[in-house]
Amino acid sequence: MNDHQKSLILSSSSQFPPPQGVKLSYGTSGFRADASILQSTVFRVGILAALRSLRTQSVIGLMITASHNQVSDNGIKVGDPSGGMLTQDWEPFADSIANAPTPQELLQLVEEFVAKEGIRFDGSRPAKVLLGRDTRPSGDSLLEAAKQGISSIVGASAVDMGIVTTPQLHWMVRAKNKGLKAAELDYFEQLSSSYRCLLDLIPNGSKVEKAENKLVVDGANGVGSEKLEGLKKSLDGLDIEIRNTGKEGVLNEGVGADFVQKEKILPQEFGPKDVGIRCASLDGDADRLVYFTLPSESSSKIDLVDGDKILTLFAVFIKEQLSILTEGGQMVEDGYHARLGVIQTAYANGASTNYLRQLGLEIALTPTGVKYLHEKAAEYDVGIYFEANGHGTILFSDHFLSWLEAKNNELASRSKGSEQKKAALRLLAVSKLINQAVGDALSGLLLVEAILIHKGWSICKWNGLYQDLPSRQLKVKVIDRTAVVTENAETIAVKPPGIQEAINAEIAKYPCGRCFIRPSGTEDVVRVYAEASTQEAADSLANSVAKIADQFLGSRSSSSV
Ligand code: G16
Repeated sequence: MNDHQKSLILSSSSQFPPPQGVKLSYGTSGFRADASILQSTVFRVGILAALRSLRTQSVIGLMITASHNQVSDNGIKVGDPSGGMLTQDWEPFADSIANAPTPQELLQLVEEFVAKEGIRFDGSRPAKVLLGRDTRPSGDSLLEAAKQGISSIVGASAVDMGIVTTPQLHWMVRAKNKGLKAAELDYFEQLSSSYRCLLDLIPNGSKVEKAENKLVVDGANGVGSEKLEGLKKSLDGLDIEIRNTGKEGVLNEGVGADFVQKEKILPQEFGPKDVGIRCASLDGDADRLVYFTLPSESSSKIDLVDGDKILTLFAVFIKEQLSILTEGGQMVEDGYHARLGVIQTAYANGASTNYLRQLGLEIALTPTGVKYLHEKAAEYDVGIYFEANGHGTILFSDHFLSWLEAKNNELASRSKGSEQKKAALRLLAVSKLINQAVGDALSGLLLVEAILIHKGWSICKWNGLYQDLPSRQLKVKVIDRTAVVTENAETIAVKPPGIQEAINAEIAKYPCGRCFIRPSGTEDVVRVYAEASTQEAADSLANSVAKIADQFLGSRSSSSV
């Protein structure tokens, strides 16, 4: 680093002093906090993104969002060249620069890291960062801070993609680095054309009842509603009504996928008129999707069709297509067997895991956070990952896609095999429709809709694949959530000492009881998840364990869902 570069970092960072007395960390999905304390963090992540671009010689993404959090929060996360999350190797650097108290200490950390990573400032390929933000009012000024951080690295450029969903930005980064068209219209075109392709391949006679055609979407008063409007224009025959578009309500307040999944009641703007209608909820930045339906006018309690059920629907469909393609799973002449895996977290309802096991699927468990699930899913030819909260996607390996293309060409030259050819074409269409960079509510929604039409299933038929075990989630505000340390994909708390034994003693009181605690990586809380044979038992187990968390960790205030 030359002197000009060093003085540029020193002078620009002096305009963004870090907040006093706050320790920030790159959590489940980047930095998140009250927006008022984030200027310095966002500025510094701008520097990191430009360095990452130099290191990888690729375009990097920066998304300003706090997704499902309340509107006064905001956050920032980095998208790597593949479009996926920032490599975990760089997270400690993100933590250290976010917390460096002075410009001099920040510069020293940057210099050390640049030397360690062998980052070159020779100007051969200047850094390039794509920036996006959600609809939060704090987004504009944080975007400016990010731009300042990026331009503290000599030659680096920031390209503002405007207000986009988080998955759109990840998709754009991936497309740019593959040399493909990466504008929003290209995203819409890819999604709508692959959706239409799946509809063209629907077997004769698979049609849902006319009344079943309507889909009502809760846009969480966020960016997803506007983008779904845009996407709708290029979709024929899908009757979508969008509510909670943000014109009146507040982002994520009484609306959105997180609210619907946790509370299991109707979001605002939904009511008795919606009985029996297929409904879906997006979250604040449209990377999560859940479905629901209202069974009766007399209550606002919904039948939730969560991320586990979406995973199951996708797994059933993909398995079926693979089976057609490989003639019932028999060894085909080229001897290739695609490895299909499904990835869940400890939050997955036990009934879903049992069902997937009965289907004969290979199941892996990871800690919470798309960064972990995505990494695991990439180990398979087809890896389907979903969190119960509706965050997930399907990954196809390059090797599998090449095999599929070759198979498709080979089948084209044969007279028999049209069913196999259709299966190959369907899988290719799914690989284009479903976001390969990150979980994406819009592409997930189109795939759900296409599969339901393909199978002629109503939402009730889909929801009836298995029955969820009753569950309850609570948040506990404790003095220091980092005092909780977990192992075994967050199923066991190893710290503070003795807490797991106390939890186990509670679980033992409930038939089919299961319960765990973990520190949130996006909110300042400890989360409690409990499952049991009845709703009362699940509620009671969750409440007892929340009290244990209070006792061991010290309560800041009462717990709430
Ligand atoms: C983010 C992550 C998800 C995670 C969720 C909650 O979602 O991307 O993988 O499940 O946070 O995380 P935690 O329980 O650690 O707070 P989003 O939609 O908020 O970006």
